Amino acid sequence: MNDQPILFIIPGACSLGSQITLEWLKIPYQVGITSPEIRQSEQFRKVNPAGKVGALKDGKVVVAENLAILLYLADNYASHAVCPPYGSNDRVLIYQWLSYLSSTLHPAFQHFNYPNRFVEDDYVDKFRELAEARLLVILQYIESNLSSNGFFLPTGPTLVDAQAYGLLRWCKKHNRGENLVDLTAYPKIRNFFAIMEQNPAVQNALLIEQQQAQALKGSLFAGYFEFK
Ligand SMILES: N[C@@H](CCC(=O)N[C@@H](CS)C(=O)NCC(=O)O)C(=O)O
Repeated sequence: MNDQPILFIIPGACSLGSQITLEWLKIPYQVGITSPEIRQSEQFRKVNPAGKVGALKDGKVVVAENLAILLYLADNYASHAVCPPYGSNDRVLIYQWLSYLSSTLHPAFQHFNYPNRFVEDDYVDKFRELAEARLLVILQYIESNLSSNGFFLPTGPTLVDAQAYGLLRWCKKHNRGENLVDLTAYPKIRNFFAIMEQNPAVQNALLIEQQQAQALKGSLFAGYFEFK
């Protein structure tokens, strides 16, 4: 492995937020696309013993958990444009929202999308119904708290928006192509999608996920990491 940060991902997964952030930071980085076999390998378990993405290797530093990766990037690379400075009130909002996304929104999607991981077959339909109701409450909370500029923070786009986009996109199309959420009642979330999808960093991150790196514009993406 060389010295460029390597972000390990699954296309369609929660790792997209860190990838958008790397794009915003304008630093060269590689992406390692992981399969189930790779995530179980000894090589990958040294990066994340839990066998999950996101996971980051940056020189000798390895970081797992999306929240930790985002804060690591903020501490080590971020211009204040994507993360307000330590000690500011807005930095506190970053902590709050990242925590909310990791501890509340992400698990709510897991319950909704994968009910059979949590309950036996007989209970799946009821569990899923309850999970959907809970997810809608969470979406309403986000809808009510998006700033008037369309982003999470009143100062403009930050790594919270990057992570939120990577998760909220599961409302539109889950990577298994099912379990869509009707967003008619959430105009601010729909607007959030629109402004994020116009952003070149988001477009680049999505292209890299889909292995269409030849179409990138203004990215310092340094190539796909090859597992050996
Ligand atoms: N708490 C972890 C959750 C990570 C997680 O659940 N990642 C999923 C993708 S969204 C994953 O790696 N799934 C693949 C697997 O379980 O094999 C975090 O926030 O980073």
